Amino acid sequence: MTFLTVQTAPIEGQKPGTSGLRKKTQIFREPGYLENFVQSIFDATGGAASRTYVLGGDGRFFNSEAIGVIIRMAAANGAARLIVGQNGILSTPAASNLIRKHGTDGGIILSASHNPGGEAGDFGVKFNAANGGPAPEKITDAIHARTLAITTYRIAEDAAPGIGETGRFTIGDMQIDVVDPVADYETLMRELFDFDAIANLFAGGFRICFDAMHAVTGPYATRILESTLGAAEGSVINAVPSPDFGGGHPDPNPVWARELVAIMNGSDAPDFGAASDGDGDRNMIMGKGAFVSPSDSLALLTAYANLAPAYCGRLAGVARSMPTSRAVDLVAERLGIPCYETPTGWKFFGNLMDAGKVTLCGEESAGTGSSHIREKDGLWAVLLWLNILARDGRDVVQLRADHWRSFGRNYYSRHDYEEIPVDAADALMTALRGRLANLPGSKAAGMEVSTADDFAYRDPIDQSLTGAQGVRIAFTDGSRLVVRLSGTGTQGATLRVYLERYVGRGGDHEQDVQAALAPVIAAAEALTEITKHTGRSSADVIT
Ligand code: G16
Repeated sequence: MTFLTVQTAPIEGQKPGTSGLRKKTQIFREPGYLENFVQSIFDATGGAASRTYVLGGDGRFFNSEAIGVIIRMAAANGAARLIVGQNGILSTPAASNLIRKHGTDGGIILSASHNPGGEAGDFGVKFNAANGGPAPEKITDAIHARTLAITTYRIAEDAAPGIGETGRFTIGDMQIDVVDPVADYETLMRELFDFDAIANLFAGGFRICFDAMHAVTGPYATRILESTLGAAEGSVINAVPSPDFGGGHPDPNPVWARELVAIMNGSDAPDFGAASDGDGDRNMIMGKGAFVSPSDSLALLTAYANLAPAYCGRLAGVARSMPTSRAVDLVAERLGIPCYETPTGWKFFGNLMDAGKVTLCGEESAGTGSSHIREKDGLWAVLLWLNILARDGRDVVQLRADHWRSFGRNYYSRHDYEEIPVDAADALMTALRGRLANLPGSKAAGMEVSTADDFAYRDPIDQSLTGAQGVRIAFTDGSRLVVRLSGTGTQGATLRVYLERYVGRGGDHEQDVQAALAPVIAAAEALTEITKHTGRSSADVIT
């Protein structure tokens, strides 16, 4: 076995964003690009010598080649052992579970999540720490700093061994365990949920449609929902992962999961609909003819989690990202448990979960999860919903209506303006930030501003401070507007405008969402001047 030390030079732009480094696939395929970043991960975390890592990805185009390169680099850097998903496949939650279960030093996950894949699509590399969660900012900052100083990377000259079969292999002195991607994950799900109750539900004729969107969750959902729990064959659609996700956009929301939406709005709709994203950490929930917003889903799961064995009497607290609606806050208040507000990015939940302060957490961007791992988990959310429905007896629509009746409804929507010039997006944010101090007491499109700030987060565990996490503007009627730039896009800037309006108990909870939010939408345009800055008169994606 020959190990090479290859001369290289820093490559600009290798700064991890909200969730790892995401770029166009063709950029990742440029000579040295992947190698520089992976070597920087090893160097910035104390070197790979004698270490054990989990390695896998969502199967998108370039997944196999990248896995081969990383295996050769880990061997050349002296790693002791890799745990690799068969054929290089691991969903993000399954990878997080393996890191924790085997006590590894971390893991490298290849995915650009919900971003499209393929030769012209996106690719991504994420480093997860030993707790199974996305590396915190101090580590991603160190990795970035290393990419700017790197001069060499190390790699084995020989090709990596095949990983199409499970089993144990060696390359040099490094051991490689190729594992079934689903088995350990299924074991964990069995420990959390009442599988008998869910199986009885299906045995009684309950029908589900799970749209895997041609992405990594297909094999997981097929095995667990159909083979183990007895959902009818064919309940999982688009179940075979493809390198370009069937040419689609594996983002589980009403815009991109159109096939599921059509099925759930059809005359013969199943009882329950769900979808998951490219790497299996996001989820979308539907009842017959009804979309459950991610923010509402988090609130409902919190309210009924006691019906699942793992969570009964065990909710220490909950957390949501700042732009997520405040529906869960109301549930936490009634349950008498704390509710934490964190910046966007799953990495910010890790410290709270490690410290035992938070059991459930979620985000408006279709992520929900718990302290069973340190990533959000799409199929977990589906199974918790099924567990609740099986034990409660009501259907999704009834459960949600009763919830709104009891807590009031937080009408919520996100408007995304994609691929806008970075300069225009920065100018908009700078202008908005410049006005914040003068906004309280003023009116925008008839709405009076009560408070306005740029969200900064002091981590309650390690006291680290993260600033400039998005502008929050609250109105005197309880509505709220949040404006921030996405940290996961790969082309230009994506402006996200989050709109929320609370209608309390006894109010009309069955309005059209955009109509209910119309006053906040008008105030958003008045305050941000999106059209003036970007030339856009409407959002590209409304969810
Ligand atoms: C990632 C992060 C999430 C975040 C989402 C959107 O999700 O893990 O915490 O909410 O991106 O981030 P942004 O608004 O900055 O684009 P995923 O599923 O893409 O890994």
